[in-house]
Amino acid sequence: MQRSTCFLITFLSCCILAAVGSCPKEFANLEESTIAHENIYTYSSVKPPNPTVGLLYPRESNTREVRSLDGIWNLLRSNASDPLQGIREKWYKENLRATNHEITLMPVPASYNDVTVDQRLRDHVGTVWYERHFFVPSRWRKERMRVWLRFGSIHYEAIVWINGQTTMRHSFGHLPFEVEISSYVNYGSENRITIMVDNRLNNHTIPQGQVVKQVNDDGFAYIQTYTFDFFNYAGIHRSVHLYTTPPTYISDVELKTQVSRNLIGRIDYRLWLGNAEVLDVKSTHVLVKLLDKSGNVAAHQINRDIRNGTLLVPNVKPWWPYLMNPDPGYMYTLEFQLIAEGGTEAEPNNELLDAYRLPVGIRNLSWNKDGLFLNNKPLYLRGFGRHEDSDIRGKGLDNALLTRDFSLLRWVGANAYRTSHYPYSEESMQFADQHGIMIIDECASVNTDLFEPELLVNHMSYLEQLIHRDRNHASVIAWSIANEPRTKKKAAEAYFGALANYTRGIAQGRPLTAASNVDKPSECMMSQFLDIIGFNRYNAWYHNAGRTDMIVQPMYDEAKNWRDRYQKPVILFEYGGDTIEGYHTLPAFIWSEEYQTTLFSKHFKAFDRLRELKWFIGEFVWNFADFKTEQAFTRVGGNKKGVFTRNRQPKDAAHLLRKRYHALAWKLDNASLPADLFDYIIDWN
Ligand code: BDP
Repeated sequence: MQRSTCFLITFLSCCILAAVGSCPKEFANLEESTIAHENIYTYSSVKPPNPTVGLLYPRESNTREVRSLDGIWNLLRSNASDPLQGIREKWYKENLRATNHEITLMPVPASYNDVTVDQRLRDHVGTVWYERHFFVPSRWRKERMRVWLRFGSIHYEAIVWINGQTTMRHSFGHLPFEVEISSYVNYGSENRITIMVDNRLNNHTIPQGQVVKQVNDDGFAYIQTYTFDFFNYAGIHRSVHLYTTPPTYISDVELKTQVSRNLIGRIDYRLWLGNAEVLDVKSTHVLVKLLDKSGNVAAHQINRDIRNGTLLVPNVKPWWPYLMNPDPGYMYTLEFQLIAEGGTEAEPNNELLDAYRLPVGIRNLSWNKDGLFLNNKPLYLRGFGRHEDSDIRGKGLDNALLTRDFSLLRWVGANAYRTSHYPYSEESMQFADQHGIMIIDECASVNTDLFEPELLVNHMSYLEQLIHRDRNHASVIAWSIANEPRTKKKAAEAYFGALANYTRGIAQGRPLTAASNVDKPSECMMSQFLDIIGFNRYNAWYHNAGRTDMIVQPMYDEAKNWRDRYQKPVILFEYGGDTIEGYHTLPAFIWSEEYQTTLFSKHFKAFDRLRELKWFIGEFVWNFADFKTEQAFTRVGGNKKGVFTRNRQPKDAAHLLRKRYHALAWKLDNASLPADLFDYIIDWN
């Protein structure tokens, strides 16, 4: 949403609330401090976060077991006016049923908000408690296995107890976390896991929000306010795994890949080991094997350096994006075996300490002031901004939905999307690798408004955890450090200077980008620090609503202004208009299917003029599918800018976009067109 619109809505809400005598203080202060007394910090005292180690995606191997804890859990909603009641009353000490509060059965993974018909749960602000039981075989102790508990993501803050003992705490939604629980579990019997989940956002969370207390018909209510345009779903959003590792184990893997012109692939790897102190380094080695898609060994090596190595791959099959090559998304499997040597030279008796396999796509990525290049070919990105969002599940991981979404992405001919406005599931990143869909990987900083050191600490840590999680994915081609922060503010300059400086140091060979929405490029205090300029613009929607004759020239001029100002490659990250499925008007009228189609087509004209200038490297529609937002008079059942409906069926514009995206692939990369792209009309000859 445009900054001015947001501000207007905030301002109007405040006026209305003030008129009824209840303008939330926090709000009033916010406006005052942001407008009148903007604090400017130097951030020199902000310490970068400690690097994350671990969190390998749980995979079975000859030395590891994985069990899913997904399923139906118990859920207890705390009183919204007393979020810490459960801590005070020690609800983690016994089964939640013993509290005598009402228990709801809740699927995991899923957001808890839309599963039941209870409005209090849908709109809950504060804490909820989850609980389930699980069994740990006594064999795991006999075999001296370490037991780990791993969460794909919980929104927003989680405290985890095993059998009543605190094991860990994690903030930030959309990112994984784990803890070793070997010493907390009862082997050969049942165990209990209890989690307190807090969905409250404040000025130092990523993203920001404010909880305000407002008078209502029953006295008062706590309300979570935020300016971002999607529903603040909460709960255990992704899978929960119990997995084992051997006592000495591979705890982390970092990969960097390259392809030379004569098709020699190169994988530089780094390994971290847990409990490595016990190893006799002189008699330990790593056996590394690269398997192709058919399981044949494409390269292998025995490395006596158990922490670093390089594997060369003759005649490599590089990873290519969808429609840039007939075999896109080519993934190898890379296998590491940590081996302790025993016995004698004549009679060796080696022991396999640990084995871990992970998929790897081998490719080059580079950029300069004019473009972004994959395997030395210039990229033109055609894609979407998206959301993890669906009916009933909210932001909960759903493999059927994921499969459908990737099927639609390929149908429509897209080759990229931005994970607007937070990191998407690890499973979706694996899909992107396999399908050759390029990812602009965005952290959860949306509409940041107050720039302060405490926020920067969290923002850095968020990016560090995101980059650590996704660095080994071939599909990731850039990191997006923010969406529409209020970068007209002077305070944004030092903040983003410090953030970009830090992030560039850990960027793992990817450029930095972000989505700006200031009206004039010269006013943006952030973009100077980026490698790729990104902007959002809603011509004929938030700007000149109803005027599809005011798109081509303004779009062309604005992109050119960004280029002139920063001399970097430029991407349009968002354009579009809300469209009610099945609402038709001739001539086109705002909110109709015809209007969305016309609006797109006019943009295509501008993009084609811009493409000739080379530095314009991508067009992203807002949005892939309709999605839920908070309740507001500007949204009819959510944001309807989807090209697909919320249940993933095409609007008219999807068919037009499909023609555009496939035609681009045909024109730029010689891809063949799908046989059903154009319907038969007449024999033109
Ligand atoms: C953009 C925001 C996006 C919104 C969109 C809209 O980046 O999150 O959903 O506006 O208003 O400015 O549709």
